Amino acid sequence: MKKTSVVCIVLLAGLFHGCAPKDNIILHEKWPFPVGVAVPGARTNNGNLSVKTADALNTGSPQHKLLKHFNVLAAENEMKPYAIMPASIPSENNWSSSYNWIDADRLVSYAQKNSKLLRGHVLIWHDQTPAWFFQGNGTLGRATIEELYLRMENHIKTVFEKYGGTIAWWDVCNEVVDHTSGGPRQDSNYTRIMQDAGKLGSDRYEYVVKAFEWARKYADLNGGQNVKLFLTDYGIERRFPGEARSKIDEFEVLVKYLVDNNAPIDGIGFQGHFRLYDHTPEEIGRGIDRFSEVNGKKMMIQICELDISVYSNTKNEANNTDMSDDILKERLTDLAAFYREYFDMFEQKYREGKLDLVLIWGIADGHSWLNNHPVTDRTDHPLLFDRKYQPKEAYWVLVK
Ligand code: 9MR
Repeated sequence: MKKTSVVCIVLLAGLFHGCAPKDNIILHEKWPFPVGVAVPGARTNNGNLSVKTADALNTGSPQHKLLKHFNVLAAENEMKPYAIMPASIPSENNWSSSYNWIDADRLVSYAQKNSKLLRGHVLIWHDQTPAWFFQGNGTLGRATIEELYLRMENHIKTVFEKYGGTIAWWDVCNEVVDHTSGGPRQDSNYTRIMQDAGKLGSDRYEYVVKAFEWARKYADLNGGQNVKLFLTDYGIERRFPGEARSKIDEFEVLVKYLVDNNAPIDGIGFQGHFRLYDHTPEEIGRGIDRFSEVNGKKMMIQICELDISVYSNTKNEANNTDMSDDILKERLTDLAAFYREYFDMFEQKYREGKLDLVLIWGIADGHSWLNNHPVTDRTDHPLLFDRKYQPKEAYWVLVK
């Protein structure tokens, strides 16, 4: 039967009962790999920890009802360095007691009570990390490489002493590579401090090797021998049209360097922030093939932040803030078809042993980061549930 017919039957069945069809079919049960979701917490966004957002962990909240569809949870913001680190540098022996675990702990205990696995996001990232972490006695008031390494090790140790093996997968380093220059990420203090230290060759990625070594060491010391360690980024799945040297080329240099230097990396996370019509499942599938084995080492691929914007660069909509109802209607149907094609491809890669998890970056459209990116205050519709927390066509095609 055609996909559209199935969707129609489900919708008609709902109308016949005089109500919109309910999302009674559990999404993750329909797929052989775990399907996760990023949970918006009680506090979030851009360093302002006092901002309240829709709290999905609150029983009775409309988002909470949708968590049943996912068997893996990640904190959208609450495990990032800025969310757990103190406002100023802790004294040498005081790291763990100065951290704030309240929000991260809520997610962990919710997951444990509800038999969900956890994905940890993120240990080392240039963004959403307090300023003090990068400040010190080096060039222009930046930390020296020794200061930086001590802090990285302390942070990683602190997190694993706290969570040990409770969190199944960790994003150890995120967004190391630049999206335009074909080198290390230019707006990153990690890059600047490596440059200050004269590490300009392949050793520009030395800190990444160290981060993986510390993550493995402290995971193992704290009962987390089964914790899997990931390197994550966006735009590493395919070559951008017309580009001579792409982000993927530099990303490959990085991964080869990690493998050649025996970094204990288990896999690569493709963030998966896609746009309708701009990325095709075939291209992404080729990207998965490309990185599932690097220099003879097997890498597990995870799609760790999936969402699909309905604004398309191919259709010159990069700066648009809205679309007509007619176009939107058409887009939501196309979005559903895209989601299905992606999931079918993910299933194929899962069966080939190359992919073992897909996680969607948010529960319902109204709370997606894409409503403010790349344009502030635009209405996007990238997820499986709409602004009223109702299932979209994209949900129906994934559970049929
Ligand atoms: O979804 C997150 C949003 O709430 C934060 O404001 C933002 C801050 O940069 O981070 C978003 O999540 C990002 C993730 O941590 C890393 N990959 C890109 C995601 C979207 O920006």
